Amino acid sequence: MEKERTFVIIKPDAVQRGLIGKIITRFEGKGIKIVAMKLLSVSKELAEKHYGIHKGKQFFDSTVKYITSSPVVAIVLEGNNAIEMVRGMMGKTDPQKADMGTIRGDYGQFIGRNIVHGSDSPENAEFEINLWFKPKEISDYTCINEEWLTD
Ligand code: IDP
Ligand code: MG
Repeated sequence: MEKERTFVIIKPDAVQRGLIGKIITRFEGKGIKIVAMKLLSVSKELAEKHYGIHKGKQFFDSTVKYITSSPVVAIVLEGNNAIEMVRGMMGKTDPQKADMGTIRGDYGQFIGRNIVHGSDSPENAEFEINLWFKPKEISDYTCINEEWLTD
């Protein structure tokens, strides 16, 4: 298994609805390590860069408006196969279609307010981590549980 880093956003609706702790608890419980985390208000410029791959799509403007509407929590997570694993824990983009037991399936109601973001590929994870965090904001450290998370 490949040790990977992935980028996660706890989106404005989840922050406003008091779900920060519940979402982070899921990642901790799974044994995924938090290596960077901050609460911030997202500028239009940052939002447009982050969603740059969706420029021109019908949902681009509303998605930029959504992510800039209130503070978010930005997180870098590290773990075995973390990119795919975290996407799996989040469920399908549309909370109506996401399985129960996933973050979006359990806490979301519709696609326009879908609770979380997670990188979808190693290339996008690297791009997003560099866009949102300076290298010195990311901590390289060993957790005491790590020897129990590999064989
Ligand atoms: P993802 O977040 O599951 O990777 P993407 O297709 O990359 O999904 O879309 C990025 C974000 O844009 C979604 O998380 C959601 O917030 C928003 N979005 C995508 N499709 C729609 C749509 O059809 N209506 C409204 N918002 C959408
Ligand atoms: Mg995406």
